[in-house]
Amino acid sequence: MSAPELTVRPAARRLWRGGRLVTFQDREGWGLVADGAMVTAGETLLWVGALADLPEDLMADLRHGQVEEHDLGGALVTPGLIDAHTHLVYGGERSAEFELRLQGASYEDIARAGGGIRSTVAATRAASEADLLSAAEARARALMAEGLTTLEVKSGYGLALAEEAKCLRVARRLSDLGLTVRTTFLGAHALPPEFDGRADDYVDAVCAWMPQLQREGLVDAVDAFCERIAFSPAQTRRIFEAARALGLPVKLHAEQLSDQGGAALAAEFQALSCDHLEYLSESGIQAMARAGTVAMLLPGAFYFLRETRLPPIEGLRAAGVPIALASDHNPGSAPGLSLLLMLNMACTFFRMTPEEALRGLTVNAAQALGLRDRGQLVAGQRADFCVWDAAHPRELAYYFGRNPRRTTVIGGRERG
Ligand code: DI6
Ligand code: FE
Repeated sequence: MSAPELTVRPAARRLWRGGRLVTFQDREGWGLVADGAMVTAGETLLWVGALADLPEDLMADLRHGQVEEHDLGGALVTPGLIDAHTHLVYGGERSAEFELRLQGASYEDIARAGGGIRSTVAATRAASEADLLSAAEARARALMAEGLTTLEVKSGYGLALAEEAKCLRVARRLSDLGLTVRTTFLGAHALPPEFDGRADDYVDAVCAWMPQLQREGLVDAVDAFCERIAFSPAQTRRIFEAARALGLPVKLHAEQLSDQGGAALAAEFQALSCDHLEYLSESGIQAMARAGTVAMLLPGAFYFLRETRLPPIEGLRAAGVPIALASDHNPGSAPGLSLLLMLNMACTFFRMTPEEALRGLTVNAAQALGLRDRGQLVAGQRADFCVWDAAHPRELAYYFGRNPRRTTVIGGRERG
């Protein structure tokens, strides 16, 4: 008897021609390719460049009909958008709190009075896994409508082992939509009511839950909220030590409402990113630069909390700290679901350039998740890209309330 025949089927190849590509292939500049073409093989970009430079072997395969062709019709193509900081899984909403803030109450006043994150914790605990999933799916779809291809989701509204696990499972299920999902355990988001007055005991509990959540495959990274109304630097350090013992990367909600020295602490643990950063100090910037930590700016929260203190953009630029952007979608400080609006806000509020802003949702956002296989249009990366009705990429940051997306391709497949 002969051995069973091994059929190694090569991944289907596709040529995407007639695009104007924003590759971000170099450290600076858009990396524009005017009459651009991309060849994908399965989920991967096999070749990217000007159509005129397409290698002869690929041309030959094309002539022999071995490569499927797609005409992009002169549209703009960017790497797929990456939302690397969201709190997408939660129950309820907080519009009543929005009204209170409009009447003069501050975000911190409301949190201290037992509202804020705690009210969402109550609504999240009361919600079934199925209800949380359908609400989170609707939010993820809204982000996908504007070109989302990779999504980070934090827990932090369960604040008990079973409840955090429930939320992280829901987050994982969002990958059924075709996205890549990264989950972050944010047990140290707020003190749950059953631990009132016992913050250190709660931190012990969070550290103790971590190994089990990791074993269940629910944790890609660990985050904490280091703030006057949340956890101290000393408590944050204990969370980070527990994460490090498990080999989990960390990130931090740092310097959002006050300077706690959180960024320097996170940098000590080689944090992937420090997020918010309105109150970041020069020494915090230097510590982040040394550690290679990404500065994750969140213009939606800045806007919605009517923050007036700007993150130190000039200092971050001068120190060469990569800047990323994200929606920070959450029911308290950033209920928006538009990444394109984040581009516009980063430019208008933070005076970032449109190029810096789009890098912030692509190449630098990938770095903030520790993902090296996406964020640029270069050979070897994942075939995650967006096709837009725009003549120049700066238009993506210029318009707001207008969605020029034509199609999204995730892992080489068109996804709406
Ligand atoms: N900072 C924020 O802006 C969000 N979480 C955090 O640590 C707000 C979360 C909420 O208010 O529900
Ligand atoms: Fe956040």
